[in-house]
Amino acid sequence: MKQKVIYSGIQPSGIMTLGNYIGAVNEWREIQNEENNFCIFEVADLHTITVRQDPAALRKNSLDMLALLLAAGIDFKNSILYLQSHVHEHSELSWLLNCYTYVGEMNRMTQFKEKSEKHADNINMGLMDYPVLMAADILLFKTDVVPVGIDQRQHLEIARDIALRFNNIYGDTFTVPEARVRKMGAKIASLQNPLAKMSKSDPNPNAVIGVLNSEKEIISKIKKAVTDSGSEIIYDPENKPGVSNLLTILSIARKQDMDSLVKEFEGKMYGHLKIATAEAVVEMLRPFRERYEEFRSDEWYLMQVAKYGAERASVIAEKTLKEVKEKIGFVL
Ligand code: AQP
Repeated sequence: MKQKVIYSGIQPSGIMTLGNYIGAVNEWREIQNEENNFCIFEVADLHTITVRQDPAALRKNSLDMLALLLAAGIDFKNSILYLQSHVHEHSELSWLLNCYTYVGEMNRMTQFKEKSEKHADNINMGLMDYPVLMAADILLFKTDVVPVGIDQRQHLEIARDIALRFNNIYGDTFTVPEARVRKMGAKIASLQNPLAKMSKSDPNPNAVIGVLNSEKEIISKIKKAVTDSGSEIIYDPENKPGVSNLLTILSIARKQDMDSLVKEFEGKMYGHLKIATAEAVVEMLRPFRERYEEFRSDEWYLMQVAKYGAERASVIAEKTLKEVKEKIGFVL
């Protein structure tokens, strides 16, 4: 049976949040262990500069993210793990795909609209072009499946449209990728606004749990989480988004199904749920944090991992890019 290519990425734009961990990275580890999958994971540093970055911080955050992914159990030998900027074919394919993407399509992207509002002083072309670079990431590896959180669904649709458009003009070239959105945890909400996603760039530190936050910080933030009116603990994301967010986090951290969890909290108060959630998150992250310190302390090792990943990614990327250029009609 043909191996399935799985591709996903994360930006080194700051800390890794509990949302990133639950919605993406934790699942990557599981997918990587499923039979017949070949996984490729990128630290998406080219995407990161769509918002202005301090050079020293970008370098540090990129290595931090690499160490975080290793600590989370990403297997850099069986899967491919690399820094996006080390594989130049991403930028090159992105330019080519730009010529098969319409400005109107990019204008409609929710993330572009949101980020344009948030960074009104720097609405650069890269911000608008973000989905095309993401399409290039995915299509370069002839990806079958892309695990994403709900926030990235629209971008994946565009990647599919671009692939289909190119294939229609030039014949079968790209694999048309499918999204894989997890049933539970695809949108971990902000602890201070349960209607918004938990975001790296949220200015309110109480809204976001960083995976490297101390146990004390995690407990304090979850205790301060905004809950809903009433006192019943039920899973109802529409009417009780705050409580449902905590239940989701608890269910994933404890690997316990939602029905038995809700039963366990029958007749109990929100405070009980908060304490249980905080304890479960602390437990889930403790071994991860310890492993992180080990990986992060050896920068030479991290650079070897990045180099090894980029070399293997480049072999595939180069082949696809050559095929695309040939089809377009460039003299090779
Ligand atoms: N809150 C979330 N719940 C579930 N999944 C999430 N993801 C992000 N936030 C949540 C998923 O994590 C992966 C990596 O995403 P990213 O690097 O684009 O990170 P981000 O935190 O979403 O970065 P942003 O959007 O640049 O940060 P903000 O919003 O702070 O400006 C993706 O699979 C994503 O779906």
